[in-house]
Amino acid sequence: MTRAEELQAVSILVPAGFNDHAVGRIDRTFTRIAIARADATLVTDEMRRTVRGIASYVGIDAALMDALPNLELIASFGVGYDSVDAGHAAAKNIMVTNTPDVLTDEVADTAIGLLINTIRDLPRAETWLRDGSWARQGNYPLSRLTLRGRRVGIFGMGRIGQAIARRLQAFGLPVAYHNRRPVDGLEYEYHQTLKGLAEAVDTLISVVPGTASTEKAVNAEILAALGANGVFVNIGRGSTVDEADLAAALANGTIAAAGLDVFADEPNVPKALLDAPNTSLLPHVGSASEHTRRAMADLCVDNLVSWFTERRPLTPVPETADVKARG
Ligand code: A2R
Repeated sequence: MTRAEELQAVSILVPAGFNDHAVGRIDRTFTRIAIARADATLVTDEMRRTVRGIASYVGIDAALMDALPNLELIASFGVGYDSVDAGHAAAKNIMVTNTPDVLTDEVADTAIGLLINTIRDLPRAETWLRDGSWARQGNYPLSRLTLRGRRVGIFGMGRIGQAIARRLQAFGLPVAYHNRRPVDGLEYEYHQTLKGLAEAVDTLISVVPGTASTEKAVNAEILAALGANGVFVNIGRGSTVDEADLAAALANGTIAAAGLDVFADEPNVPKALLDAPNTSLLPHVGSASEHTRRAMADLCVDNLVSWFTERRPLTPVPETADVKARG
């Protein structure tokens, strides 16, 4: 068999609604098996026998892994892989890969756009123009908030956090951050606790992964520390915020405004956040350009190709770094 024929014989399970470019490449390289949802109860005997890889946007749980005894690799689409049970995968010697780096600049750009939308109220100003209010009633009211003079704290100074920080430096704004450890060689002010960071800044951008240790980390106490001129932006994961605490802080003036691209239970957005006059909300579009999604699709499929030809992943997640190829 040629290498191309060998790859063609490998079955890849693809839960519905996957990226078109990735689907095209998988179809040209492997045998794709479509499944309506990533759900163990939908696994057929044929899937059980043949599936060696999964390519997915959506979460993959332990039950689905257990239902596929020949599964070697889960190629997850996106940098955040909180919906894939990577600990279980590692225990079962299943490799998990994600798509870091190729989306970093796009997400950082979106974060800056969301920050400015939130502070300068630009989406509502555009509505004012489009609905005829400008012509009928005159100029849009001056924005209550400004980016000028702000101090920005980044919760999660990783790849995307650093790309956001570089952009903010160009805006002339001081940047500080909180991670579990300081980043070597980085000169921004480091805070050992999230609360310490929130106390030191008036603008907090969250870009940490969704994990047990970040769950609802941004809560009433952190928002109170940010203060009445405070602006909170979340471009990481909705699970890192206590949304009830955030809605209350926005309603009672504990903070001034929030810009959110991610939510705890997407696509459901709490009514209190939708109705709040001081929120700017986006439907999880951080990396969602054709350009960047294509690059993510390529990295996702390149991981499959590398694994099934060279027996090594390109971008393994840390939990499965020690997983070895079978055979
Ligand atoms: O804590 P560290 O030193 O491992 O730093 C990481 C930080 N981080 C945390 N900081 C404070 N408390 C935690 N419990 C905690 N857990 C993680 O978040 C690191 O600096 C940063 C994550 O950076 P990267 O792994 O480079 O991820 P990247 O590409 O910047 O994406 C961040 C997240 C994704 O996981 C998606 O959820 C979202 O942005 O798109």
